[in-house]
Amino acid sequence: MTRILYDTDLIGDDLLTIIAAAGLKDVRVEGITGFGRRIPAVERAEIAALLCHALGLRGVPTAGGADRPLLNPPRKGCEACDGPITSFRQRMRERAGREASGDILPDPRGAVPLIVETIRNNPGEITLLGTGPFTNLAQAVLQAPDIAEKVKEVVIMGGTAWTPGNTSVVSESNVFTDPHAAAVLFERFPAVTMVGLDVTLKTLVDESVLASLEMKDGGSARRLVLEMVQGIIRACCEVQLARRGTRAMPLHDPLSLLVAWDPSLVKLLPCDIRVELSGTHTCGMTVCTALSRSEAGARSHRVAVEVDSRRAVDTFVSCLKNVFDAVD
Ligand SMILES: [Ca+2]
Repeated sequence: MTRILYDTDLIGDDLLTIIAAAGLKDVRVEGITGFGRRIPAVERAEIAALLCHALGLRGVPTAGGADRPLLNPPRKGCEACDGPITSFRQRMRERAGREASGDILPDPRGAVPLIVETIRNNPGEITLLGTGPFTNLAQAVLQAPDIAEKVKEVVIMGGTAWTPGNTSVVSESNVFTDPHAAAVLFERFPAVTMVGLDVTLKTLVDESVLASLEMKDGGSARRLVLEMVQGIIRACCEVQLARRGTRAMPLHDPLSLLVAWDPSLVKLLPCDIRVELSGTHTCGMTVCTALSRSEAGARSHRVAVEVDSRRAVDTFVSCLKNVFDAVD
């Protein structure tokens, strides 16, 4: 069983990651903590709670965390997916009002206490999955340094080793948004698995996947989830067409979940990872230095350098099918 505590900015493919987790065998989501931009973190956490409710994931605490980076000014980031997400929230709120269920509100503790308590209460058991700026995770490990050794492992979508950046020439978006938090993450946690642009940009889905995601019965909460999935994938494909000339969506965040579940999907290279914090043109660069066999210990960072993208995409699609084929 892979027990995942998920820290996320809850934008487009983050929500697809939660849905994929619901369709993965032997994965349990222990909590979801949010980073906010445009929509505040606590509201993003409410969206996660509504999504868990719609998916039948009961008892998953969700909590809002930071709304801005540790030191840098906030960045807006891509907002193409906010339309389908806010529409889902509105329609789920209407349903939730009718159902009057108690577990669709964010956890009042907030993100950092939820992260710290979950790890301390389950030493050696929790996989931390991070797919947003790493502000909440950095604050958690700065406030409670013992969690660095109590966590089972840390897997992130973020950074890039030998592929150009997607936000600056050398920097990936999550690291670029809060480079100081990313630096804390790599300094304080002894073994981070970095699933970055080197592999996520090779793992693509296009809109043809939507044809295989249909539901027989109508009117259910899960149908609202399906409509959000369709909206997110279409919006992301549009953005990629404009940005990269290819109408296909990289599975940035879902791939990190799949690697946490099955590391054999990627080839992992032991590396020393530092985050550039002062370069005029290189701030937010993840500087990865491959370690030799003698230098690499069991507790060293690892960078995903190759991916079985066909198997990753097939696994992702079959997760979604599992969710939407399930009887509601
Ligand atoms: Ca994300």
